[in-house]
Amino acid sequence: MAQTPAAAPTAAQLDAVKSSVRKLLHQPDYDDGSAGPVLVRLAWHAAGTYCAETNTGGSNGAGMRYEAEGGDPANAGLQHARAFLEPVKAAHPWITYADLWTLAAVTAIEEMGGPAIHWAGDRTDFTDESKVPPRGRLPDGAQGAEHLRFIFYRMGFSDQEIVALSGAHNLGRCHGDRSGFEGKWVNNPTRFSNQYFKLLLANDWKKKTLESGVEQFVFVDEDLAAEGEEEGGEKAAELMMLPTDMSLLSDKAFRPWVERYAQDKDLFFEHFAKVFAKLLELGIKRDANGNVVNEENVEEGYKS
Ligand code: CCH
Repeated sequence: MAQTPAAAPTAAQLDAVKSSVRKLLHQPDYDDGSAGPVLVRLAWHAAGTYCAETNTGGSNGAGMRYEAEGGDPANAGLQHARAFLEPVKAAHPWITYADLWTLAAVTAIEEMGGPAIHWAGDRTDFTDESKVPPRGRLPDGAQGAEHLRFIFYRMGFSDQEIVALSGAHNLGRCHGDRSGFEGKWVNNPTRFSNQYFKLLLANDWKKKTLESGVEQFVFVDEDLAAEGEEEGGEKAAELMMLPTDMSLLSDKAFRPWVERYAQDKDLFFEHFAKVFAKLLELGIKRDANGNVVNEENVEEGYKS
């Protein structure tokens, strides 16, 4: 049964949501003190299921609320991101989850010092599991360049865009109980920058096999290790890279972009803003006024 669509939100309503998101970012007891990184990963995993050929998946629908998608091992840990946003949804019930998750990510990136990213709303929420994309569409960090191309070409991204998107690993960390990998890519993982690319190039990354058998690459910052020992800990000095991150260095077409982004933060910010906006729009058809025209879900959206 079609419901009467609600009116399109005003700029003031959207600003109010963004303001609520900004307020929840500071989470002293969570990870590195910020909800920002996991919110960025939530939006990326919501959108990164897109398949251009079948025009399925993507950030429309917020399918991760359902077990079929939310319970995918690739999405382990993202329940924390969704839980952080529940009070925002409760305070602004007019916004769809699909819009909230994507808006939260661009708000968090900007608040963490990253670029302003174009965002458009009007996404709708699925009302059952039937349109949830199949599992297995998200990348596997244990693999290499060929796998990255297989995954990201499916969404319609180029080699340059793959490298720019990978720069999101300036943020956050890996959790052994979520992905099996452990640690953070940069020393300040709640500040958006091009540090990830600089570290990739500058350091001598060594393969390390974790107790679980998972292989990743690590670098021990000796200066930080010395400081850490004084403070009774040494873990803080160890930074990590996934095998997929390392493939950006070894692949002939990816590497020149790693070098350019390491040298030119403004270029990285410009390209990241563009490609992240593209990611969030995958599978979303809009009319000339910017309203979504994905007819199958329109009954749950708002209409202007
Ligand atoms: Fe990522 N990412 N990501 N990633 N990712 C992980 C964490 C984050 C891969 C694997 C992993 C992107 C691309 C890739 C973030 C944003 C993006 C983790 C650790 C793995 C594994 C998860 C855990 O244990 O909690 C692979 C493979 C790819 C292939 O390209 C892209 C694209 C983006 C966004 C544009 C962010 C942010 C995190 C940190 C999450 C957190 O909880 O701190």
